[in-house]
Amino acid sequence: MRITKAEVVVTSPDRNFTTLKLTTEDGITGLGDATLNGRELAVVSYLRDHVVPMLIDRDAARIEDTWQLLYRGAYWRRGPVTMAAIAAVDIALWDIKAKAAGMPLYQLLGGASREGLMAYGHASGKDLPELFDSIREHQEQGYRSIRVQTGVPGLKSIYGIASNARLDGDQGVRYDHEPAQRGALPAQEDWDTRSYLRHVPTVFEAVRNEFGPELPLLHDAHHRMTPIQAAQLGKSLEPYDLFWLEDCTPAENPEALRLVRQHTTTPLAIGEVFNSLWDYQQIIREQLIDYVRSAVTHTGGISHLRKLVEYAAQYQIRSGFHGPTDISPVGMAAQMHLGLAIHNFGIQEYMQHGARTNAVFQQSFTFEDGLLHPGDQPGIGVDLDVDEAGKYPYEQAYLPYNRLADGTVHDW
Ligand code: KDG
Ligand code: MG
Repeated sequence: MRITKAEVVVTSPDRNFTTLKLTTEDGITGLGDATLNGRELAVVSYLRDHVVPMLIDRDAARIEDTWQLLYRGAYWRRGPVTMAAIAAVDIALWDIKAKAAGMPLYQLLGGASREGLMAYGHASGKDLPELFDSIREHQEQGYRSIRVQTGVPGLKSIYGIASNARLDGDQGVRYDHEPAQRGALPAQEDWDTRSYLRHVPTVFEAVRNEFGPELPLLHDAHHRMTPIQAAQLGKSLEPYDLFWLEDCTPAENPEALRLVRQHTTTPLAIGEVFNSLWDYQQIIREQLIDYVRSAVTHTGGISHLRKLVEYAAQYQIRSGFHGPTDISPVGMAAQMHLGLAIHNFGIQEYMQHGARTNAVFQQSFTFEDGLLHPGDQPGIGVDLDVDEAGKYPYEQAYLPYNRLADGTVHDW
């Protein structure tokens, strides 16, 4: 089963996506997601200039060997660009293998361990009435677990509350639809940790009073606190029984989580900007987290993410794969197959893609009664309509960044 063609497709229906499409000599195709929000073209070059020439004529069945060749053979290790490129190849090869076997991928990974994947959506509002409406809207759409983000008094714009909320066809108002804003330069947002720390517990108290104790609630702190501030927040949120507090400290300092852990029993999730098992080694071994936040797209694909979650399982740590709209439907479907098969699945983030994206990427996964299912088509169950993709050329887009009141750049 030789690979005869490897194409890198860039499309921008609602936002930019990078997809690798592999074709074998028998005409089987496989898709892989290589989207790296705000740095898409770096991965395109990595793939086109360095990886594609190595793929032509290789045996598509040798997934692990190809992974090791691309990883060890490059000599230079890890990093988001490298790991997204390897992920795309790996996902596409698993897609091909499952299609060749005539099975949905989760069957090759061991079969279903559950009926469906509990998903959480992103509720947000600049104030409480807007937030409550957004939570209700998510419940109406079927979500049974909800991430809660709000504006902070005094701050004009803040992560998770879209300044670009807009009506999207029949899908209502979409928040945080495209965190990477199109344009020549990144947008600036403002930040003040003390205001945030004062405000957030009042929001969760109001949400619990309104929606009761059962609804699983999540919150993303997006790497903006010092260890002691994160400890303070975790402690102040304990009465509201969070499902998790995400990315409470910057990703570069795993030891920070030791301090946070000493002070709070609020469950911790981290890892959307990690890109390998080795980034997690210490925090898993020391049991400093409860959920692994990696996406299949940014962590070397199914082969590597599977090793990571199996290692995490030894410590009762569960999956919470990253699933914002910058993971394409290909990446989402791939991680749904893995999530269905593993024993230590926790939760799946699921922000729904817009209508244009769904027309480019035809999907067979379903979302019913709060549960995702990857579907039973052979492979990962996503097709790319190349003609439709061609209607939406790449557009420059950057993630925003933060400055403090005195002008200092701060983690976003
Ligand atoms: O590209 C950055 C986004 O994926 C990120 O900001 C979304 O933090 C995020 C989340 O938890 O979905
Ligand atoms: Mg996050």
